[in-house]
Amino acid sequence: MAKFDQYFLMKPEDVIEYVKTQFDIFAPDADLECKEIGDGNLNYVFRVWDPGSGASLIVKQSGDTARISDEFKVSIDRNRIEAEALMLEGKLAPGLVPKVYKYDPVMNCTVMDDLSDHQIMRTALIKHEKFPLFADHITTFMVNTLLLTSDVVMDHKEKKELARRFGSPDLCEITEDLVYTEPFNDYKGRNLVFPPNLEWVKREIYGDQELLFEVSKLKFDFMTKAQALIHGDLHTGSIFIKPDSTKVIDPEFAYYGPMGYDIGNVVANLMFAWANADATIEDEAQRADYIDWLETTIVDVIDLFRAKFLKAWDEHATEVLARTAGFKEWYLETVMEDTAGVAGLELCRRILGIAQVKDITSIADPDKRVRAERVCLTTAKEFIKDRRRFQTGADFVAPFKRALAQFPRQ
Ligand code: SR1
Ligand code: MG
Repeated sequence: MAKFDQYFLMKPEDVIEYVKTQFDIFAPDADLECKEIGDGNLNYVFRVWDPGSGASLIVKQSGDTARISDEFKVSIDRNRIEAEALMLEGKLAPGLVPKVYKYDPVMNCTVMDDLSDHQIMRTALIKHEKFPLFADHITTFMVNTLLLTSDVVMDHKEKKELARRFGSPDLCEITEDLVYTEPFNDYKGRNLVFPPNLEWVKREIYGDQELLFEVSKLKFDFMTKAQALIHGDLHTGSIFIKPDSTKVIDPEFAYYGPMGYDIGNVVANLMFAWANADATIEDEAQRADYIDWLETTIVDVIDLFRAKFLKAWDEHATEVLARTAGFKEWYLETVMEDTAGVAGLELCRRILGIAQVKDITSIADPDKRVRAERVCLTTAKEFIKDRRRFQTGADFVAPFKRALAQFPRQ
C-alpha cells in the first residue's frame, strides 16, 4: 500500500512528498519548503512553496478533533463539504473564492490557491486598514451564493439533493451549541467571560428571560429553515483580502440554513472592528475617519445586498409563485429580520463563548475592553429582541451608535 492510500494526519515533510507525487506544478528536483500556517479553530493549513520558482500551494487537512479543543469530535468529511462548497461558490461567484485543484477523500485534504498576497481581513482591520471594494464584493458573493441555491431559483428536487449533500450534523451541532445556546446560559460551563464583566453579563444576558425566549426561536429557525446553501461561518477570519480583491475561504460549516446567518455574521464582525477602532485609535481625527469607513461599509453591506438581491430575483427566479406581487419584498424583509437576529447572536457568542475574536481580546486596557464588550452586547440584545425593526443599512448601525452613547468613553 502506498503512503497516501490511507488517512493519517500529515506533518510538513509528508505534505512536501504528497504534493510532489500528486502534482506537476513543481519541478521534480525542486527543493520545496512547507510550513503549517493555520490559525483557525479546526484544521491544519500547510503552505508549500518552491523558493526557486516562487510557485506555491495550500494544502488544508482536517483531523478528527478540533484544534481548539479535543472536546470537539468532528467528522473529517467536513473537508469534502468545504471542497464541494468552494467549487460551487466559485461557479456562482467567480473570482471571490480560491481555486480548488484537488479534493482527496482518502487523505481528507484539499489543495488550493495560495493567497499569501492577501491578508486575513480580521488582522487587517485590527491594523485599521480600509478596503473600499469590500462591501461590493461581499454582497455579490452573498447574493449569488444564497439566492441562486434557494428554492426561488433552483429546481426544488435538485435543491433538496444539494441540501442532502450538505447535511453536516457535527458542524451544525457546534454552531447550535456555541452560537445559539452556550452564550446565553453557559450550560456546559465553558464560556470565557472577561472577569470585570461577569456580574454585568449574569444580570444583562444570563438573567434576561425575554432574550432567551427570542434566542430559542432563532435556534429552531437555524435547525429547520433550509433556505439556501449558507457559508455558515462568514466572519472576517474567513475572508482573505487586499485592496482590489476579496476571497471567501473556509466554508466547512456550509449547510442549508437561513440566508441571514451569513449576512448577520458579516455585520457583527464589522462591528467588532468598530469596537476595536473605537477603543484603540488614540488620535481623534484618525479614529473618526476609520469609524466613518466602517459605518459606511456596514450600511453598504445591507443596502447593496438589498438592491442586488431584488435585481437578481427578477433576473433568476424560476419558482412560479416567486413572481406574486409583493412576495420578493416580503421575503427580503424576513431575510433582514434573520440578519439582525444572527448579528446579535454572533456579537454575544464571540464575547462570551469559547471561540473569541482578537478585535476584542486584544484591547489591552481593561476599562476600554469592558466598555467595548458592553457596547457589543447591548447592541446584540436590541438586534435579537427587536429584529423585525432592522431593514436598511441605517437601521443596522443605529443601535451600535446608541450603545456607544450609553456607555461614555472614560
Ligand atoms: C470548535 S470550532 C469553534 C468555532 O470556530 C469556527 O471558526 C466556528 O466559528 C466555530 O463556531
Ligand atoms: Mg473557519
